[in-house]
Amino acid sequence: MDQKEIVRTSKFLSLVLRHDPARAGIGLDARGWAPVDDLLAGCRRSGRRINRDLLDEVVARDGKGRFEFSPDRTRIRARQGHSVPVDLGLEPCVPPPTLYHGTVARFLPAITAEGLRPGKRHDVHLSPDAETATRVGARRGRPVVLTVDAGRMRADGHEFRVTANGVWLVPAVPPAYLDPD
Ligand code: HQG
Repeated sequence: MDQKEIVRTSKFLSLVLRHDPARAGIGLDARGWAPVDDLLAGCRRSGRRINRDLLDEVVARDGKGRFEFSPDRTRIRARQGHSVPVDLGLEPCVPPPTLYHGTVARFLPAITAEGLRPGKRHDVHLSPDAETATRVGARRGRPVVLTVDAGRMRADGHEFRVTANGVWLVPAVPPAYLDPD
C-alpha cells in the first residue's frame, strides 16, 4: 500500500475521530469509539475512498499508532489528541521520574508564566524521551525541549495517564515542575 495514501488517510481519520466526526456524518460514543461500518459508510458519503483493507493498514502502520480497534475489531477510536468531549477511560498510573515536552521559543514566555496548558486538546501531551519531544516541537519550528519533573508532580497529587502508544497525558503542568532540557 502507498505510504502517501496511508498518511493522507491517517490525517483525515485524525480529523474525524478527534475533532470533527460530523465531517463523516458519524458520532463518537462516550469513550471515543465509532462503529467501523458507520465510519466507512460516512467516508464514502463524504467522497473519501477508504475500504476496510486500507483502514486496517492505517491502524497497523500509522507512524505513531494513533488509532486502535476494539478487541472484536468492529469499532475504532483515536488513542489521544481529541478536542471533542470524550473520556478515554484511561486509569491514572505512575509516570517515569522525568517526562519531556517539545515546543518552540515563541511560547516560552507564556509557558514560563502559566505552565503548560492543553490548548484545544483535553490534556497536555508529554513524551517519554527527549528525541520524541524534539520531533513534536519541530512541527512548529526550531524545537525547544522542556523537562517535566513528573515524579514530583505525581507525589504532589497530579494524575498522569498513558495511552497505548506511549503518549503521557496530564491536565496541566504548573511552571514549578518545568525546566529547559
Ligand atoms: C504550547 C501531535 C502558550 C505547546 C504531536 C504546543 C503530539 C503553550 C502548543 C501531539 C502553553 C499546543 C500534541 C502556554 C502549551 N502558553 N503555549 N501556557 N502551554 N503551549 O498541538 O504538544 O500528530 O495541542 O507547547 O506529536 O504540540 O496529532 O500540542 O506547542 O504528540 O498525533 O501550545 O500532537 O501528535 O499544541 O502536540 P498541540 P503538542 P499527532
